[in-house]
Amino acid sequence: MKKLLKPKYITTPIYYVNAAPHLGHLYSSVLAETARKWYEFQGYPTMLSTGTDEHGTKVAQAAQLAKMQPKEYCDKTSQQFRELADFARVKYTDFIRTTSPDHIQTVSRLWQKIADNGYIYKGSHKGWYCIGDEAYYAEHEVEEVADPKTNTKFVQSKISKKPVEWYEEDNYFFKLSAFRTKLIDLIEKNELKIYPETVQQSILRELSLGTEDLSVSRPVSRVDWAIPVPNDPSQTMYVWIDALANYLVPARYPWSSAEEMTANGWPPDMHIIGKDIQRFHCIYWPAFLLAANIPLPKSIIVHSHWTVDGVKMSKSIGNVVDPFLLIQRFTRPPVNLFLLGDSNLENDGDYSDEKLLLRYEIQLRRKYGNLVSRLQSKSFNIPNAVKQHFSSNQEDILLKPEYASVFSNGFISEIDTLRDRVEESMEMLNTAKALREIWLIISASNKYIDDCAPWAFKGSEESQIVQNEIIFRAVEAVRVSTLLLQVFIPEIPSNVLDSLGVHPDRRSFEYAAYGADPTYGTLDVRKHQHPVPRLQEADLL
Ligand code: ME8
Repeated sequence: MKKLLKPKYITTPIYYVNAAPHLGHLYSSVLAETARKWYEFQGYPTMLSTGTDEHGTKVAQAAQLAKMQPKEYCDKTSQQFRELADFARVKYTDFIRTTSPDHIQTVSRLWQKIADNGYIYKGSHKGWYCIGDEAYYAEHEVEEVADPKTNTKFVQSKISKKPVEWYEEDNYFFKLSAFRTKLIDLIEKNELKIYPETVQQSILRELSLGTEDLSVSRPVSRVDWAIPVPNDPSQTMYVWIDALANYLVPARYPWSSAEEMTANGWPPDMHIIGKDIQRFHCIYWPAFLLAANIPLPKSIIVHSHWTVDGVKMSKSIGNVVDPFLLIQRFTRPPVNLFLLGDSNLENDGDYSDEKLLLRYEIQLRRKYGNLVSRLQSKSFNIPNAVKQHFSSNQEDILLKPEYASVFSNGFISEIDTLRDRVEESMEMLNTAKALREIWLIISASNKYIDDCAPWAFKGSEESQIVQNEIIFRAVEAVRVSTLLLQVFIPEIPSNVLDSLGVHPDRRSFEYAAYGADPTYGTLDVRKHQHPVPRLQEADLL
C-alpha cells in the first residue's frame, strides 16, 4: 500500500520489578497493543516496546526483603511481566530490561552526548527525596505528618503520600532550565502532542512556574544498584534517566544518518504512560532528547488510574486486581472490552466484576452478537444479498418512490464515515469514544432492520430484491464495524469475519467502508451458533 514506511513505534512504560504486575500494568499494555493494532490495521509496519525497570534503591530493597541478589530478584520478577504481556497477547517487538548490556550501553551513550553538548555539570544538592517515587520534591511539595500508630512525626510527599528523606550530597546536574521556553513552544505548537488536553495544560502550567536544574546522579556509596556515570565511578545514574533511555534501545540509537534513524522507527509515535509519571515523560524526557539533538516523540498519551469498587488499589487494603487471574476468570475479550470501553483518559476508571460482565453481556453479546445472529438467520441469504448488490441491475426497482425511506442514504453515510470517526478518536487513543462510535452503528443497524422489516418482503421477485438490499446494508454495517472491532478485541471479530466469508486479505482499514469489498458472503456452516460466547460468570449478574 505505501512504500518504505517508517514503522509506527509505540511504547508502554517499563514496569518496576519491586512488585508483581497489577491491573494498571495490564491497562497500559492493552492500550499500547490497541494502538499498535490500529496502525497495523491501517497498513503500517509497527514496533511495540515494553519491559522492566530494574535499577534503584526501591528494587534493591525489595530484593533484600526477598533475601535474593538484586539481579536474581529482577530476573524472577521481570519474567512475570513478560508472561503477562504474552498472556494478554500484547505483541511486543522488544522487551527491554534496564539491566541488559544493550540498554546500559544506550544510556551511557545518551549521557555522554548530553555531557558533550554541555548540559551536565557537577554541583552539590540538598533536598527531599522519595525512594518510593524515585523523585525529588520541592519544599512546597512535602508536608510533616504524624504516624497515627506511633505518633512519630515524619515528612511525606503531598502528592503520593510516601515518605521523603533529606539529602545533601554531590551530584551531577542536568541543565533542565535551558529547555523550558523551547518545551513550552513545542507543546503549544502541538509539535509535541500531549493528550488529554487537561494534562497538556497542567504541564504548560508547571513549565510556566519555572524549572530547576535536575539532579541526575547519586553517590555510589548511597545507590549502588544503578548504572555508573561514564568516567566517574564515584557516581551512579538517577534511575529516571536510566529508565527513560529505554525507549531508544529498540530504535538502535545512535544512528549515522537520518534515514537510518527513521528506518529504525525513531521517533516514537506514541508513548503511553500513567498520570503519576507525566512530569518525567512530558518535561524531563523531551529535555534530555533536545539536549542530545534527538528528535522528540510525536505524542504522549497519559492515562488515568483504576480504582476498585471506588477505592484506590493498594496492597495494604488487599484489593489489588491480579491481571493473570482476571484474564483466567473472564477470558481476554471481556477484559479488553472493559478496560478499553470503561476508561477515559481524564478521569479514573472504576473496576468491578459486575461492570465488566455487564459491558460484555449487554454491548457485545446482546447488541452486537444478536445482530449478527439475526442476519445469519435462516430466512435471509447473505451471499445472494451481496451478489445482487454488486450486480447492480435492480437499480430501477430500488429507486421506486415507495422504497425511498428504506433506501435513503443516511444509513449508508453513517457506515461509510464510521472509520473516520474512529480514526479521530484513535489519534488521542480515546478507545472508549472509538468503541462508542462502533456501538452506535450496531444500534443503527438493529434499528434499520426493525424499521424496514425485511421479513415482510417475500413472495414476489421484486420483494426478494428489496429484502436482499436491506440485508446487504445491515450486513455492511456489521462487516465494517467488525473490521474495526478487530483492533480492540481481536478474537470474536475474527470468527465473525470468517463466518461472513470476508477474505483474510480484506480485513484492513481500506476495506472498512460501505461497499468496499464485493467479494465476501458465504453460506456459513456455523450460522446457528451465537457468535459471542456466553460467559459462565454471567450467572453472577
Ligand atoms: O512508574 N491504574 O513503573 P510502575 C492504572 N518504572 N495504571 C496504573 C495504576 C492504576 N491503579 N497504578 C500504576 C513506573 N499504574 C516506572 C516507569 S517508564 C520509562 C518508567 C501505571 O511499575 C503507572 O501510571 O510503578 C505507570 O504508567 C505504570 O503503571 C507503571 O508503573
